[in-house]
Amino acid sequence: MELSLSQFELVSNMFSFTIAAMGAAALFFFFTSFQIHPKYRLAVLVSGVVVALACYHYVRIYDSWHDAYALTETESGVVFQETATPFNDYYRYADWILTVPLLVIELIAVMALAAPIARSLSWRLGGAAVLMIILGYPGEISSDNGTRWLFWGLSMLPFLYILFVLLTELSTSLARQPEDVRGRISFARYLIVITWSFYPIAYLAPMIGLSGANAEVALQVGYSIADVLAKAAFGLYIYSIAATKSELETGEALSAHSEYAA
Ligand SMILES: *C/C=C(C)/C=C/C=C(C)/C=C/C1=C(C)CCCC1(C)C
Repeated sequence: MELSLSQFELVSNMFSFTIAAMGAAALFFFFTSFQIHPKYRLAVLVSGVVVALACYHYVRIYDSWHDAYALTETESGVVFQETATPFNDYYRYADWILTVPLLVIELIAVMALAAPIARSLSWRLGGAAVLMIILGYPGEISSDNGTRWLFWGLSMLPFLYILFVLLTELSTSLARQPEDVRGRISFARYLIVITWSFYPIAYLAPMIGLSGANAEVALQVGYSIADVLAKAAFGLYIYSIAATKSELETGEALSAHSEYAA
């Protein structure tokens, strides 16, 4: 495969931007977590861990991209040609297997549900997330479309289970959330549904006949945007819920104190 200068640079710049966005988000979540009420702090700390892991993996992805193509002079001009080192998809899957279960744990942690419910949801949703990524990998590294379809189908089962739990079971718990944040927590679920849906659709690209340089560039740029939205933007959203809940706790503590004084 051959990439034009601008195709190669577009992907390279996108990876670079993602490293910066994830790194900045990690600093923000770690430092601001100290201002969050201890009850909700875990949610913000986990957001920090997710973007820190992604920042590291994007550094490796950036390097792998630069190792996989080399500037070459041809008769038609200067292009980027594939080297003997293939671009490494493993970094993405290594990242997902760690960060995807943590993302569902962020949402559960910020809801601060009763311990048995939180534990059950974390195990089931986190477990399904790990299973989804493991089942996707054999298809990802296969160039046989039959194998890709098989593992796409298998991986879709835990994916649909996650969406089902988020949209049905979690609604019951939603009713018990403070009114000020109920709408935002509900929207956080849709944010997961919307941003996560990008991945199984992008996976289909080679199976529906998309190939070559344009498909590769679209896929890498698409994954980067989806990752920034699903990790950094989602984390900010979780942070805003945690911050509002912290204010509510402080407000309650203050009014309890003034009643006592009176
Ligand atoms: C930060 C990274 C995130 C949120 C990644 C999410 C990835 C998925 C939801 C991937 C799902 C897949 C399927 C449902 C089927 C095909 C294989 C996968 C792994 C791409």
